[in-house]
Amino acid sequence: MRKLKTALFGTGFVGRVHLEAIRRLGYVQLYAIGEPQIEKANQLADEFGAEKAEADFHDILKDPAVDAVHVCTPNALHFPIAKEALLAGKHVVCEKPLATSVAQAQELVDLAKAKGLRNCTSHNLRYYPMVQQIRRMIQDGDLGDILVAQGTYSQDWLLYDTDWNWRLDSKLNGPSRCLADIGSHWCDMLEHVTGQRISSVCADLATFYKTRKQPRGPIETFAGKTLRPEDTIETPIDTEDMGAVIFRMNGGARGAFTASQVNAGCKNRLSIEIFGTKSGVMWNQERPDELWIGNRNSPNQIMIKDPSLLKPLAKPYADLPGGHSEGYDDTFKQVFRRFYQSIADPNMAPEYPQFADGLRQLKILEAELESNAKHGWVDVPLPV
Ligand code: SOE
Repeated sequence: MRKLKTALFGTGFVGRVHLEAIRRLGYVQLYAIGEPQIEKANQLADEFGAEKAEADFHDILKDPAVDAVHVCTPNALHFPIAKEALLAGKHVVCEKPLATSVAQAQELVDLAKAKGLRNCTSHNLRYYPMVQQIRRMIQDGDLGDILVAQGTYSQDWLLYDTDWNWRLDSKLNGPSRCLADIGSHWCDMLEHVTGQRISSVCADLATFYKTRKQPRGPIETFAGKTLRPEDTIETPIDTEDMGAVIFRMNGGARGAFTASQVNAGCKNRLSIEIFGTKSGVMWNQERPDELWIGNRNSPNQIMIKDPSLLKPLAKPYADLPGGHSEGYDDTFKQVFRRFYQSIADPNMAPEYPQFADGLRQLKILEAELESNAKHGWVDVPLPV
């Protein structure tokens, strides 16, 4: 099989996660890195064996050798770079949120379709083996009819007003922070596992810190703990530290979730709990190989990831035997493996989240923002 050549734009926290996942795919060659800080691009190209590094992404898109690109820049650059990449005929993986508005995301969906190019939005968290197990349990009717869904995506890396990251600058981030950055993962997972769609939302957003101490230099995601007061500037904040959302689903389920980056002690706690007429399940990203199964008339169970015990359709998402943990990095590998296989085989169905899924999350997000602004319920347009 011909090695597919790929390029990566944006070298922050998640850019590096993409680089490492790409390196794990045997038939994909990391070819180029695009990053305005050229020293960083050169250093990563050296470390990961990329053939070239460019400060200007246009120089990489012009190169006919490039088959696909990964867009891992701050959110506001997702749309312009993904659009140019599609226009240049490249297949695109784009980090979430796909864009900063529904209109932009719709344009990307339409363009990818018109160009016949593979497109992926990085809602990677679906691909933990135990999340796939929940999906197949629900499809097989093990939970019965879904009544209640609840949970949270809670982090603490922005708890102090001295914590800073580009996401706190809405010009780079877009109009929503927590709900766009992590709430979108929760809603994507919920819709993926239940097969139901969120049909209306009632949201309440809170910005606890009206100003924060912005460092005079750049700070990496999850990495701002060592700054001194004299290194910072007091800066107004216009995006939410936390969002709480009540929702209804088109299959009849009701529920609620929170997304927060100020919950002390929660590092990366996506927790999802789904209860049906027969049984319930609870899963927590901080203990990814465990699935709690709740029964009414028999003892509850903790199921530990073991491919030989998973539902047949969940099994292909677990590469290692029981007792060998699979985590955050592995979810990217699962997505990218299927994305590149679908480039190599044009007949393959896309078994990964596409731009349409990124668009779906922006529709939910815009409904949440409208609901918060008007203090009331807002319907979410359902996919046609
Ligand atoms: C920061 O909140 C972040 O890196 C998100 O951007 C990711 O999507 C999430 O999976 C982990 O946290």
